[in-house]
Amino acid sequence: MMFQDELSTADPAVSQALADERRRQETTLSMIASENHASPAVMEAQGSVLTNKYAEGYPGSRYYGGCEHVDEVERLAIERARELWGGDHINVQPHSGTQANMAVYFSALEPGDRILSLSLSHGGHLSHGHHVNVSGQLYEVEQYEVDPETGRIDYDAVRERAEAFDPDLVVSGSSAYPREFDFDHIDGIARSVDALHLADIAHVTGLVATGLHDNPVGTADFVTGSTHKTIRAGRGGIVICEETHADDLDSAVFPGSQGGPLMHNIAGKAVGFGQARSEDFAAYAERVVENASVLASELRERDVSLVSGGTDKHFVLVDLRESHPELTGADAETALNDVGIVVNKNTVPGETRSPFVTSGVRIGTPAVTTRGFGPAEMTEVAETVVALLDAPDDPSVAADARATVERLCSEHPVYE
Ligand code: DSN
Repeated sequence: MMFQDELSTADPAVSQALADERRRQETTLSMIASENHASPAVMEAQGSVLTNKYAEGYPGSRYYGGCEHVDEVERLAIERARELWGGDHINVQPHSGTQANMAVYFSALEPGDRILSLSLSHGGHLSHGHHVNVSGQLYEVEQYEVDPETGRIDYDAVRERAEAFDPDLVVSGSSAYPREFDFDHIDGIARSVDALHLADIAHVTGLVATGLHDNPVGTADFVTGSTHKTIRAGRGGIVICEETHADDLDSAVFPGSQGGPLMHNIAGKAVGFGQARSEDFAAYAERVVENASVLASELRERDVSLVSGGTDKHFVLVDLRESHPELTGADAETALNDVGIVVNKNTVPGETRSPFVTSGVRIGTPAVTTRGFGPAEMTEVAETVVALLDAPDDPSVAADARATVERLCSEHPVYE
């Protein structure tokens, strides 16, 4: 094997898997709410010589020589992030949203301190203190939930829980709560019990940047996010915090919890953040939300129940218990995936089934909107989803659905 060989020659097995994955993405509908299709420019930056560079430290203060160009890239990522979200201090080095949350915990808490956060089965995230995650093992965790009747967060109940539990840190934000978070409300609750506030905007980074979702920067002590979801930049995480927390936060990222930053991913973040400042991106983000809203109303019209009755964001959470009680989330995921509508099964509030089975499916619009879908396509998707939920084992329904997906994909290619 020669160093200079192209991938297809150097490693046919990996090359084939990449080609297969590219074809899979082109020929199926990615409707996992946390996924998106990065632009070619973002992917070019991520697949660049920056993967070769060690740059432990921060711009202008590194433990290695030869960092002048990666310094420029990291500075650009930070400047552009500030244009999108604002904020005193920004760290673009976290390898993921989970690493960003861990860095905040390490910087602000001692082991055994108390975290109050949204329960995973009500839309929270593993890194918000779930017992299988280190955040649930290092800290004492209490969780709030959504109101079982409305599917929405009951802020009075959160306040009561905070007063009883006396947390050191309150976490807002979610990965499967389809409604806008009231960050000011959570902030007021956190302050009233003398706790810090971490707002995790992982899913809604792109909506916050374009004013489609409330922005907690300037309100919460810490804001974390991932950079490859609705914002559509290079894969990874980000933390934005007040200047008073900056030194501790930076130390918690490096050397506290990470080694060398992934400079190629930081380049992908810089490029994606740059693209997200455009009018095109603002129009894209608006369409993401509009598409989710159309999907919600088309599903509701066909008697499919949704957690909270709808969405303010980029996905819907289907609750199968009323409309299709015999069907599990896992069954629905399989039926949809088999025809090329790729979604994930998801727990719903009050879930009685295991996380491997579940009673819900989360269906997101960021990636299909990137490929150009609008309301007409979302209506077709809704019709197809409901036909499959109604008859998951009917081969003729599956064949029709597959044909619809194939047509929609060929009418809207991702990468020309
Ligand atoms: N795994 C992501 C999601 O699907 O919501 C969150 O990290």
